[in-house]
Amino acid sequence: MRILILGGDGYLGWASAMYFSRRGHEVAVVDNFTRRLMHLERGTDSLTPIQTLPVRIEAWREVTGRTIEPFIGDIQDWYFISRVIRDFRPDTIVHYGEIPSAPYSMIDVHHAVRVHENNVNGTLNVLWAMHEFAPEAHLIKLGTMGEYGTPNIDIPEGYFEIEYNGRRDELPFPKQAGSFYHLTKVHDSHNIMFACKIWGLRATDLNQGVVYGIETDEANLDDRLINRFDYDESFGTALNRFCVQAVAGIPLTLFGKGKQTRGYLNIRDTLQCVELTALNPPVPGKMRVFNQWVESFSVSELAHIVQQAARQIGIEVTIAHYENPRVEAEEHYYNPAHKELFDLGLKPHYLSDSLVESVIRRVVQYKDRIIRDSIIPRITWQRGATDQYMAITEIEASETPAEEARG
Ligand code: NAD
Ligand code: USQ
Repeated sequence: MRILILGGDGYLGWASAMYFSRRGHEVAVVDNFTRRLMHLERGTDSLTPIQTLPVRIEAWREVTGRTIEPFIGDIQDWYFISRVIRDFRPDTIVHYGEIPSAPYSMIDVHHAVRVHENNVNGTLNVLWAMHEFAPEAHLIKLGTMGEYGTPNIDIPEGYFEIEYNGRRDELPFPKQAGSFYHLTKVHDSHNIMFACKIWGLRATDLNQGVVYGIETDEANLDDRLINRFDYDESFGTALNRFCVQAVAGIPLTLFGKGKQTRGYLNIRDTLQCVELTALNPPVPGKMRVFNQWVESFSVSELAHIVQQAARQIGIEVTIAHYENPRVEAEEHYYNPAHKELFDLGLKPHYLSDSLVESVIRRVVQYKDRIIRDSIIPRITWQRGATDQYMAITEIEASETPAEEARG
């Protein structure tokens, strides 16, 4: 298969490029290094020392004898992306090439607009380019479970049957996203659905939960292939942040009550899911939706899992409750379906089996690179980025003074 990976220098994109290349597919990647530039802007960095894309590609060639073709440019640039799609002639386009951070999109109007332009306009370009130059290709688009929000009823995979005033229909499930970033994914989903309907395109929207994990079989082949691992306020997910905070001796930053529940999956399962999706394309004309997650946890459960895992290697961890910088339901029902990818053959990995060996030990390995100032939250949903750290409202079980959390 000819596979074009948009966002191929990113966390999931680079891992996917190696994964598909190793399995004999023709792989090309598109990236404009937006993610690396956003780290420069925020004064933050990946904990792991990632190499530049040319070094990664050369290392991959040396280690495996396989090539990954790079196209450097902006997906928002119609002339660039339409030429790449026309010339590479992909069977499958895996679209990771967006800005993935909720807090970054809430910093101020400029960041909200930038994330919208980048994500929504980029995906529109991809849809038009497919229509004009690759109408048979299959678009695998990374959406997010956060598109659905936290309704007080079960969440289906994309569509649900509803009866209203005596008539029945199958409709897209309502979306109630929790940040301007998550909203870009909602807008993308609507645009993809419409493009499938009017042009007969073939697309799968993967509503993915929170991904964790540093290691994949391919990245483990050589140090130069290592993947990024972010833990800062903008780009680090709660789980990544808790692992770094544990190693750095900073009380874990649990927002509010900590009952916010989300779906999680190991990066190895993202790779499996995307492969299963690529090998089983949908019929043209209707956007297919899969919910892509394995286990669900509340953030409080995550904090306690990290606390216990760290204890196994002799690290004592304190958990702190912070004033919640986000506007979100802190206690809610959460029961999203996730059957389709399991039916296609997903063999899941579980957090408890991999946290110490493949995450926390790696964090310990690179602990000298931790930038402490990037950890305590300052971006709020109400006031955007501020100079003030969020306040600790409660320490769960430790004598660690609040001042230590503030660096
Ligand atoms: P990432 O930031 O590491 O990767 C995205 C890549 O796309 C980056 O390398 C970036 O430079 C590139 N990019 C962004 N805009 C671009 C543009 N206009 N032109 C060219 N390249 C561009 O993010 P990730 O964690 O790998 O996430 C990939 C996708 O999966 C995102 O769409 C994200 O929203 C989605 N997702 C991620 C997670 C997760 O936990 N990582 C969970 C659910 C959904
Ligand atoms: N949280 C804390 N402490 C922290 C950071 C976050 O308690 O230090 C809480 C947040 O308030 C939230 C929950 O943890 O309730 C999840 O936040 P997160 O930052 O781990 O994840 P989120 O913002 O939802 O975004 C991440 C990825 C995004 C992806 C999304 C999948 O960054 O790209 O789309 O997970 S999902 O959550 O299913 O929408």
